[in-house]
Amino acid sequence: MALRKLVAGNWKMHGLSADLAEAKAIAEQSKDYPGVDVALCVPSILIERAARALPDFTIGAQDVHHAEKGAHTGCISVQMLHDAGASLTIVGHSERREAQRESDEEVKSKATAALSCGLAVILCVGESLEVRERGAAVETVVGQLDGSLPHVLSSETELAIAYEPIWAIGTGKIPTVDEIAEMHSAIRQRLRERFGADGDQVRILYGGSVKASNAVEIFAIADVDGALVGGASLKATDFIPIVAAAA
Ligand code: G2H
Repeated sequence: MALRKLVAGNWKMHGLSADLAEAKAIAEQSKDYPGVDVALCVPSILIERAARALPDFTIGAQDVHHAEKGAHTGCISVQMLHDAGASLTIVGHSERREAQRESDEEVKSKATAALSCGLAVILCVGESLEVRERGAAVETVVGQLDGSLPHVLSSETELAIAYEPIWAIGTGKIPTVDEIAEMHSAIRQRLRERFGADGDQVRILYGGSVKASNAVEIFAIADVDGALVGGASLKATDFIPIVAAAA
């Protein structure tokens, strides 16, 4: 049975107070699509204001530290995110895996900490262009999953996977329908192997240059249960047509 779709925006390092007007517009216009789950992962400094302004809308973070508290200058814990009003977090985005050299093990710790404290998780995986070109994309992504999936699913909250080929992020290039289908099917298979029938309930999102003009085609692919959207999530006029395509 098809899962309800999740369309999550990832604002990355974009957004000042004034941009909360766009978040409000997105939250308001999303109500026209009650069959789709919609969320915005905003910069951490905006989470509290966004959550206060939009109490019925899902506000997420873009990263979290695995520890409950301690000497981790500049880091933010799961409890802090909860306290600020976030109900989900992205972990393992390729921009962090690359720039902050986050390992699979670290991503697993973050996902485990978040899920165990009731914060939903979007766990990102994806291959580089070099890996894709040498034909190792599926084994690389499945290997990332093996290294970064938590040991158990939470009964309290949700884990979703975002497949984001690095070469498609912010470039306007996307994989072919067959390439997306092959990867999502491989991810689904691994989720079943790891979690049994519960693996069928884990949503698999596609991310990387999703926009209104390609969303219908992407959402029609088997095992694509939504999208993680970067650039096209900053403005309601770009984002809402993607939500509509998922409806
Ligand atoms: C991939 C995606 C959002 P964009 O990073 O996570 O960004 O849609 O801009 O390619």
